[in-house]
Amino acid sequence: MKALALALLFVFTAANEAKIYEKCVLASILKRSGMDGYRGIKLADWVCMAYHESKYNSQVVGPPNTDGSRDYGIFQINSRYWCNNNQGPTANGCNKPCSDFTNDDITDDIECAKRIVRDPQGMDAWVAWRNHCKGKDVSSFIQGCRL
Ligand SMILES: [Ca+2]
Repeated sequence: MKALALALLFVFTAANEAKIYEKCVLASILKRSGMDGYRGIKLADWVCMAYHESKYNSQVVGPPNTDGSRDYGIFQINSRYWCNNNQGPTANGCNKPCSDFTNDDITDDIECAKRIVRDPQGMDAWVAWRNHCKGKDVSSFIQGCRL
């Protein structure tokens, strides 16, 4: 009984461990998903955005924004506009519960990010991208990656 409890505890702990994507692994997944050049956005800009939004952590939930919304996952997708966290008004543009953006499968996060940049503001939707990546040399974010 005790062993079972310990085993369950271990499984529970392991399942909750943050998944931090390695730079080149993320770059490779993004490239395979057609993100390189999507809407004219370079692969390195996507990776730079993910770094500055989440430090490549697919499970991170940001602190509340001034409007009470929160940001979810590797791309810090916002609950006011893009997903539903059942904690206030949402346009739910990606038609997903926000919890879908805090697991280790980032396929749906990528689909939602594509939806986000189809809006007129494009990558400017991400404040961290605007502040840290926009107009800068971001080549280091895919440097050394075999893509
Ligand atoms: Ca996901």
